[in-house]
Amino acid sequence: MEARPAVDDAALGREALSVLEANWTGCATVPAPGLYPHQWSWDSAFVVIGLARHRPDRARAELLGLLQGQWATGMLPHIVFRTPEAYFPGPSVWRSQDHESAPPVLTSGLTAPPLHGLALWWLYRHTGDVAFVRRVFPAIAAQHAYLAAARDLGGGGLAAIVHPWESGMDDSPSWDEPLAALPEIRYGYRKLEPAERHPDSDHDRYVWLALRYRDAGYRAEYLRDEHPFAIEDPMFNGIWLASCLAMAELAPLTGADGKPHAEQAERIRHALLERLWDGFFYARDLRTDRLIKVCTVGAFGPLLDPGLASEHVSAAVDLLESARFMGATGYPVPSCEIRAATFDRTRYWRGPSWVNTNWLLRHAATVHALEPLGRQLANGTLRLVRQAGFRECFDPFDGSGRGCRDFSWSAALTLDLLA
Ligand code: 2M8
Repeated sequence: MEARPAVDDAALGREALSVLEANWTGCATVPAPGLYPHQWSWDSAFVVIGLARHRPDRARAELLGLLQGQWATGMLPHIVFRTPEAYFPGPSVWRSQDHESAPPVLTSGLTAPPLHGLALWWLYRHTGDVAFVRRVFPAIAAQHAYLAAARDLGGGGLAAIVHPWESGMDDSPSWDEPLAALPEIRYGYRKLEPAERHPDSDHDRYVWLALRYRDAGYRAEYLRDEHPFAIEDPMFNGIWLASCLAMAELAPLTGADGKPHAEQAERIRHALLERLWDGFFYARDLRTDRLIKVCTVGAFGPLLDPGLASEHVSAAVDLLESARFMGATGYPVPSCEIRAATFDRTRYWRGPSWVNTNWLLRHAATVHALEPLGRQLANGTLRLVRQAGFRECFDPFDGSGRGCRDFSWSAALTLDLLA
């Protein structure tokens, strides 16, 4: 395990700010130099949260930059292409410029976890900037309207993801089964990335799914009737619920009615229990209409809801603290339960710990007034970055760093955890 000289809080905060400075392109913060040279949607939301106290000007610019990529349908794309640097799949794969709803800036055609309502609320909480809320609120309301209108593919009140990339947890074991049900594809695409990432065969399927959706004109009807990958994910929907509640609180500042946002949150709350709960929360495969019985960190997304009933909170927290998750690892929170056959402490979303999911669970602990759990999550996460730096992810047992270095959300959320 790599050793770093001991750093105090002030020095760690300065390091975090300088990583974010270096990753700023003038209109967006890239997730990491080299590997991720564009603007990613939920990464930007985490950057907004982390910069809210320290650089509200930059937090505002970050969110506005991302919203330049919003489609006329309200869809907020998972990538806004910001630099001429290569990334696969880049603009030539998505061909957003050929779509009538796409903005002038080039984007992907998929979306990402809708954390932006919560990020706006966070920024408001730390700045009191009502004018900025008024400016951005309609765009986020449109994002939510898009999810409700175009992504409730199961008809039960949840938004479905139509690609593993939309979950933000690309190679999570939750997607193994639905991906295995797709035809075998051999494009032979290779990403320039560490070997610890996706199995190659799945990556070909990722590209195949994206091309099918693109060739169907990114149409909602195609997603509903034909697209072979459609999943209701508890983390994506837990985040959406939290953003709906944030919008309900912000609405009166803009002269809008908060009620529709609160009602949307209520619909998601009911649907999560109705459709994804079976002792714990699981993802539902809409193409088989079955729960995918793999427990990943995604299972804890619904904990972001302050209205989650106490029996469900207790069951989720017991699982989180058990030897299946952080009860057995030295650090919070493995991305997959460690007893699963698919658990792999070295591979990306199949085992390693991530600062963003740790932060989300820490926020959930705060929401439910679970102070000791919140402290454990915050301190464990700070221990990871103190020891290994702002890495993309970490081995949950020994805390060593994995993936790329100088990773923006690891730096940004460290700033928030230090506050
Ligand atoms: C990872 O996803 C991208 C595709 O969007 C990739 O694998 O190249 C994920 O960790 C995702 O959550 C994150 O937003 C993105 C950029 O950090 O990287």
